Amino acid sequence: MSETLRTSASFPANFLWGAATASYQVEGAHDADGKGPSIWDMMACKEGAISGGVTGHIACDHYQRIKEDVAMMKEMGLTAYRFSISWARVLPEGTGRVNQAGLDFYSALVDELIAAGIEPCATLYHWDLPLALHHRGGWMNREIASWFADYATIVGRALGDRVKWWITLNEPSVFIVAGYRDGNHAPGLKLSVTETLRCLHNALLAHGTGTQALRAACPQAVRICMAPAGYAKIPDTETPENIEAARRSLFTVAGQSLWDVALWMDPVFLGKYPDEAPAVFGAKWHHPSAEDLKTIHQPLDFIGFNCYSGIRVRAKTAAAPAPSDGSVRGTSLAGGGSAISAAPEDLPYPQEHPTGQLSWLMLAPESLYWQSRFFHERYGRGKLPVVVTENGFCSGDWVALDGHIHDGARIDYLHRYLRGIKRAAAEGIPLGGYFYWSLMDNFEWAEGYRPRFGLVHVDYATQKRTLKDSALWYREVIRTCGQNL
Ligand code: IFM
Repeated sequence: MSETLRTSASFPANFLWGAATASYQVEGAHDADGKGPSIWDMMACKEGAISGGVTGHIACDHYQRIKEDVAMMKEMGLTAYRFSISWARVLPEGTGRVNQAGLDFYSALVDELIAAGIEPCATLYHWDLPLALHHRGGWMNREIASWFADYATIVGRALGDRVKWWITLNEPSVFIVAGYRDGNHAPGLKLSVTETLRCLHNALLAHGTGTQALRAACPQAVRICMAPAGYAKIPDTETPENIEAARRSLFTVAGQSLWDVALWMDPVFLGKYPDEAPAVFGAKWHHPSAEDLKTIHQPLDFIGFNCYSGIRVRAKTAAAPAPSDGSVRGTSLAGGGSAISAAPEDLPYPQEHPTGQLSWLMLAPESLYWQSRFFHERYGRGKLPVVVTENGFCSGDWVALDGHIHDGARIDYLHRYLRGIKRAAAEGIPLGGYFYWSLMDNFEWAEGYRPRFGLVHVDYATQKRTLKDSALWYREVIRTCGQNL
């Protein structure tokens, strides 16, 4: 693996060094204090849906342990914590009646974080839709845009005096495609592409209305974005042709898989779906109105993205003749368009290429650099800071005889990936923060508890938390603001 890293520049002094979790994955207390059921409560009870037949009923019992868990974050030196709010804890039926106990829980968490000097970053939706809303059509129903706005207003009013960093939706492509088309995530539906496109559009509309509602409800200036998911596209070697090929591979809607990031990010950041989408989807395309696109296209304050891995790309065809002014196009940070002919070819990894416990997590350290750079070029308007809202590694960690967790592979993964962000900083890309996924081992959706992503080991039988070696290593990165990378 070639590493041409320039590590001279520093991370900004106010860079958020964080870790992330999500409500259903850590909280437990699935029916405590007036919480309503969510689609994941339903999915977890469905036979065969979750590996090992486990549920998130207890998970990490975070709901009962916020003092202990925030103290642990402080011990780790974190300067930020990204958590999600369970919509059904706040609004048990999804709309209407507010469950004050639910809001109080998040308010207490925020107070605890602030007292510990840790910046709270709240996600409004990390996949646990109130079941009552599913019965009203969930993401298939366009009305969800106004249900979500009402929910955002309630949460913004309750927490917006203290929470400055907000994320509307976590990985909309995953909860829509895996939940509504592939059926392996909640609510477990297998809809057509036409119907799934409708869900996609409704999710983006909700991002827009939710953003408007949050801004109106929070009594201070807040920073809002969403957290899209996707593989990075990495030029196989850093020639102008390969760089342009990787850029095109990243931003082109190549088929009807619905995973292409531009389908999810272009409307949000550029106010339009990718130009090729109507041709790619043909009669299945939904032809959004200009008014909808305006709602989706809200001013945002940073570019958030979740990225764990990347795919190498090379240019299939030869370069076009050099421009007559002698410049090299297709490689500039400000650019995006290019005269270089670079039909992309995604390259497969050899079978033996290193992965995490989950096979989709191929080691690809340059991912964070290229994702930051390409998103900055296309969406950043030269100024929006990039925030890595999730990145992490899962391994089969265990407590060694000496009582420690020696997760060397995670340290190496983290070290390599963070050097990629450091390179982005060195090249002048504005950076806002990094959130490791996850603070602690937790319920990994359909995969159950087997994959361990945490910096902190959780013994699910006793709920004992133990800082892994990686947590101690990350603490040193934070302490030196990345100087030791
Ligand atoms: O656990 C998930 C998280 O909920 C969303 N992003 C990816 C993580 C690892 O699969």
